[in-house]
Amino acid sequence: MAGLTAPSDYSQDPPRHPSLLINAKQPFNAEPPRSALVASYVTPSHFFYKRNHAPIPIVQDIHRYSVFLSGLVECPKQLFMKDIWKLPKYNVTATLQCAGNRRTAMSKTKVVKGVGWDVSAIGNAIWGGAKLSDVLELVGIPKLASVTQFGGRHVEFVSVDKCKEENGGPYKASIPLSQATNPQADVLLAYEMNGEVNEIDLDHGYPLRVVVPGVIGARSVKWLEDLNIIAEECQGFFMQKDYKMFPPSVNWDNINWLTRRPQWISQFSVICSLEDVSTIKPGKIKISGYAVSGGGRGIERVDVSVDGGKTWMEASRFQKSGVPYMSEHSSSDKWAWVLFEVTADILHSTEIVAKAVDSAANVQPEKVEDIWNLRGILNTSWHRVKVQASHSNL
Ligand SMILES: Nc1nc2c(c(=O)[nH]1)N[C@H]1C(S)=C(S)[C@@H](COP(=O)(O)O)O[C@H]1N2
Ligand SMILES: [Mo]
Repeated sequence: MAGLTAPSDYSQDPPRHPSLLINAKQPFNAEPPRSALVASYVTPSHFFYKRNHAPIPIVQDIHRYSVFLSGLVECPKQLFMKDIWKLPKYNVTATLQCAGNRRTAMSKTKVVKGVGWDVSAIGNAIWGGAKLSDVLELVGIPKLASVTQFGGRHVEFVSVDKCKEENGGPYKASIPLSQATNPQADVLLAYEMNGEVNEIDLDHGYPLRVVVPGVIGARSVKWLEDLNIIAEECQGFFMQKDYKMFPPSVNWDNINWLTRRPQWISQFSVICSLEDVSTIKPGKIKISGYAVSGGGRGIERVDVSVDGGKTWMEASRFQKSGVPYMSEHSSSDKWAWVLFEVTADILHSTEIVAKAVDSAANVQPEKVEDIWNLRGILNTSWHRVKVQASHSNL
């Protein structure tokens, strides 16, 4: 068919970096240690979190691999890699984050369902590929179209992996056509990650994946097989029965999935230079981490407290070295996280807290209890770490 095969066991999964913290072995779900995450603005692919629902699909012959673009369009088309390589290539620096990032901490309030993650189900990469808006033009869908002449309003991305949540069917998701045809939305069919020529790691979607900047990672379908132009949004499990946020009162007995929209992303700031409980030598302590918002919004401010939230100081923010970070400025990568850093004198055991403000003036909620939800997604609450000051040699 399109040249992608989906193994039914894990024996062909690729080797992975030994420092990754494994949350589930099969399917493979892992995140890097906190310190590795903030060691660089661009996350090396071996440290980029891996979020899978099935064994990794394999391509036998890259030249025979193709994506089928069909549905509510006049002339469906089979696209080979050479057709996609021919289109203008864009490099987009974009952060992907799983909606389940920081789920483990949410589970401590009251148990939630889903793979546990610490704070590193996130990474920032330079994705190289064709814009989806250019690809759609190949079948006659113009830029900025929000509906096709046959009533298509959504673009569905379908893979081949055999997910148990889909009863053995493939992973799939969709975005509105208006987003897909908007060149400014930077939606990519990516065949490169971090500048390796025509290469994307097997774990991250080789040979072709979708990258939808500014929204939860779940929409960025890996190992793309089909692009369907459809009238209603994708009805797959991962769109309709997962990755939606409910209020704290909803439980597994009274849940009605239809009452909520598929979830977007909202802002996070996380301290990565310290674990949840760390022992420190009293004195100057560097506190660093990442802050990210959704929808391309910038980070206006990151506030850090070293007294549990009574008083705050502003951290410095940066993306590229030597370029001062300015939210919503043309010199900033709008889809990418912002790293922050501040040095504080810490003499006693205390709690360190971080919270960010984005360019739409959104502030993170203080308490995880207030945003608890049964699927354990979008734990955007203030990030807190406890430090124990110890004068003895560490
Ligand atoms: N085909 C396919 N695409 C997928 C997934 C998957 O399991 N299969 N997982 C999704 C989820 S939930 C996330 S958060 C991101 C993770 O991308 P990464 O593993 O490259 O970090 O991919 C998304 N795309
Ligand atoms: Mo995810």
